[in-house]
Amino acid sequence: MSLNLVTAGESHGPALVAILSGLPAGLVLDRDAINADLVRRQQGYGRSPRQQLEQDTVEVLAGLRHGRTLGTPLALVVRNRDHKNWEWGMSPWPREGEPSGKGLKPVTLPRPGHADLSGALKYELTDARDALERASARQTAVAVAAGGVAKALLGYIAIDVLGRVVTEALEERIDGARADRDTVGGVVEVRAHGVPPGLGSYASKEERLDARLASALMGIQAVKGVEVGAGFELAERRGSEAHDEILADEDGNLYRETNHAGGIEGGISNGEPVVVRAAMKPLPTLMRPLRSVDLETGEPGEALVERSDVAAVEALAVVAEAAVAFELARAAREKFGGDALGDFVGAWRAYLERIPWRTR
Ligand code: EPS
Repeated sequence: MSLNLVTAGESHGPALVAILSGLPAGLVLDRDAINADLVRRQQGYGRSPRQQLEQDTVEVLAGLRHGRTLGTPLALVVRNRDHKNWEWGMSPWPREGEPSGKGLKPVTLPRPGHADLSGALKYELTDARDALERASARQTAVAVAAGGVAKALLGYIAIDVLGRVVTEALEERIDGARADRDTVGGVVEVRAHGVPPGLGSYASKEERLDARLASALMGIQAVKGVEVGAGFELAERRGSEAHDEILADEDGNLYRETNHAGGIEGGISNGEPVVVRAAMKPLPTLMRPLRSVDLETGEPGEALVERSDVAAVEALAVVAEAAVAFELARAAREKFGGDALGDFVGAWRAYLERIPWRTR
């Protein structure tokens, strides 16, 4: 049994949608807890005025009855309030009676660093808005809602996941960039406590927990680097300083005093906290635009300027937390299975009783 997530939705379209399959029946979902994560994602220093328009809340269209999952696909929706300002330009169907030429001007001056050019070339677009709308990080709103569901499931097996910014002097950097009409990125860290040994596998590269977490983090908009545990720093150390010695307590349970591996060895969780970091590039929409080329005329020009964030690093901490929670929940579903929540939790408990490891 594995957990799957599909999302859809454009930044200024009517809504963002997610379908999660592979959840056990009987999981209690707390709407307020999920909405609290949506609020956390919207906050943070340096966000765009868009965040004052949006008041993200989750709606459930299927898979939940009286607050408990049915074991069937769970359908989540987060509406875009800003859509009402883009209704004509983002309408899914041509609207009868609208005068031609009304609506949004095509985007033909791609922003370096955004998906405008690569998307336009790939999909042979004449209006880069057809690329940027889906590529936008707005999509992360519904991913955070899905992560909230994953966190609820992980809560039943005592796993706690938390993301935070580790970049120093972020507010000062944002103030400086705003004054210069520029943007900044930063680094976030996600730590998961209570992860039991045995999630993920070295059997194939697709099953490795570290590879899956790296893919999930790299799949977030604007992430350009990922590390697990001491990550890149390990390349500078000797083996004797890089690896985490194995110790046993008085009951014979195994533990480590260090965690350079970030809780993963051989692509499998080892029972120590899972620690991952993601580096976010500076956002590509610049109020003092970089050079670009007009895709329609071939003439040099300046890249598109439109409302955007100066930074979204604090949002990334919440989005990365959701991504890690989802991957851990997926790996836990594979390991412990079960149609009903009780089967899943029972399998986890029985496994922990068999192995020489206790959560500390
Ligand atoms: C984004 C551009 C901005 C951000 C958006 C991501 O959108 P807008 O142009 O509508 O202000 O605000 O992020 C969100 C809307 C959000 O909720 O996180 C982009 O190009 O990725």
